[in-house]
Amino acid sequence: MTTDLGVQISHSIPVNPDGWTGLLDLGGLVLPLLAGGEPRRVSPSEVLLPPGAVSLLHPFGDTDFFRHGWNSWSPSGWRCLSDAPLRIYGSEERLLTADDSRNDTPQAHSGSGVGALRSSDGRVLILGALGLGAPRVGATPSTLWGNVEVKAGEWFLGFGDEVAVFSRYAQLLADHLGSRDSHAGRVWCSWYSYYEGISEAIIEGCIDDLGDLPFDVIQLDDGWERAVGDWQANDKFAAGMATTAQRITASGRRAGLWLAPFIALPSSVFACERRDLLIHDGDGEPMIAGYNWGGPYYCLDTTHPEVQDHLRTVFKSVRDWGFSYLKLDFVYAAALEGRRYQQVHREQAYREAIALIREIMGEDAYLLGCGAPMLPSMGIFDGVRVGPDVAAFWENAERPGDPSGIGAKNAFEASIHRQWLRPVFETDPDVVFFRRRRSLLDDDQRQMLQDLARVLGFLSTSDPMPWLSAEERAELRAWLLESPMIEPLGSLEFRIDGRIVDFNRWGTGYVPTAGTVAG
Ligand code: 9PG
Repeated sequence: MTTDLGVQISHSIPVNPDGWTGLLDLGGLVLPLLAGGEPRRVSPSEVLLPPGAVSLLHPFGDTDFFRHGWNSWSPSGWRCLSDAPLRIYGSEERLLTADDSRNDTPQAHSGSGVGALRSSDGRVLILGALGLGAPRVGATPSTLWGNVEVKAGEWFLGFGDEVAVFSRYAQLLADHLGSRDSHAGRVWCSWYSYYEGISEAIIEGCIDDLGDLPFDVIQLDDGWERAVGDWQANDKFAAGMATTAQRITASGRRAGLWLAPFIALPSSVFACERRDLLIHDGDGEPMIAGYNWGGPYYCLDTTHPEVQDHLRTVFKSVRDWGFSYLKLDFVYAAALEGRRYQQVHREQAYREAIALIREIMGEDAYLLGCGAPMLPSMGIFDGVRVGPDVAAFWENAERPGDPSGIGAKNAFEASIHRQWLRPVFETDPDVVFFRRRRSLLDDDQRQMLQDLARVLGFLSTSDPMPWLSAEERAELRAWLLESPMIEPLGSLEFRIDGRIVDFNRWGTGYVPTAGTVAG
């Protein structure tokens, strides 16, 4: 179409013909804009736009676009518009599990919730949603657009210094969707050493081996439950989960537990006996909500009163066992599109489901979301994992098209590009390794992960003490005890206790284009 400003807009841009069209001045940057109504000025370089579709023309041409992923594991970072979009390639299964597959744009640069463009002088134009409804932001060399599945909240549009505009957006998100300020403290998590191989005896050994190391939480990960979907202790925890929780508590720490409360494997008792309580697809079959553990899994219909009763039973047990730190995983599944008992937008259904868990567990419980959609989690989760799984290796070279694949490189790139979310909830970049044994990471990479955790403000490791040398154990102790002074020098550059840490050197996939100023 051609606007009354005489500018050609590509047909791929959502346009609201009943809305407001005009020229908007953002700190001297004049932008032709189409929006659902008149912009509301917040400052000379910031406006709020009404809910619904938004599009504007920008003068930056082929520049860098900030792409933000939907859930914890989704790719986030900067990519040049003339490069291939940052997304998951080559696997529908991975896309369904680790991003908002419904709104994926294989040929175009787009992301969830927020997007941004870099101008030739290094300043950044940001468009970010302040509500749910699965907001999407995308760009071409001449346009920046925002769209939603249902109108739910305003948009923030701002232009300025990169760190300042993201920080302003985070502040507005906290104002609109809520924020929490609980601290997880220092966490030991069983996943990145024992994986599903945990048992009562192994955890007991770990507690003993941790000795007086200053951990605040010992968190059991996947491997304790009868099945994904059946949240009772399996035979490896024959004395029951309360026994392990008491052992952790007796060591002076908070007991933490992993659950994936909204999903169920097809072989679980829950899925077999209560198919009627699962989200269904258009054919009336249980909807496949993702793939892991060697196959597909389903999702509980959290809008169904009987599922809500089931969640009350599960979480009341968990609380009674003595766990008050929960890593709630694969939770995005409750925010997928499907047939539910109640007609409510998928992100709203998700938000109500996690709000129910918060209500059952109480305000004092620490709730860490994993595989969690970012915006719908705000104000309810205390912490959220902000990248894909780390691993004791840098990169899985067999899956080059999958930036959500496990490995330190992908975990780093996504997490560092979500550091700006810290005012909303604690940002968990996943565990850090101190061990050299059973690891392919070199010392530089280990140190980078340790710095990443410092900068994101969330400290966790899975290293069992017997796997560490005396020197590594001393490093771990020092890292747990310090409270470093961290000064941001740029979006990817920090001064940590006087030491300059420049994450740009880790090849984040972001290559500054000619004329841009880094830092
Ligand atoms: C336990 C693990 C650990 C881990 C979680 C999560 O995209 N995926 O297919 C995908 C699968 C598994 C996964 C993450 C992503 O791991 O992140 O910390 O708790 O579950 O099973």
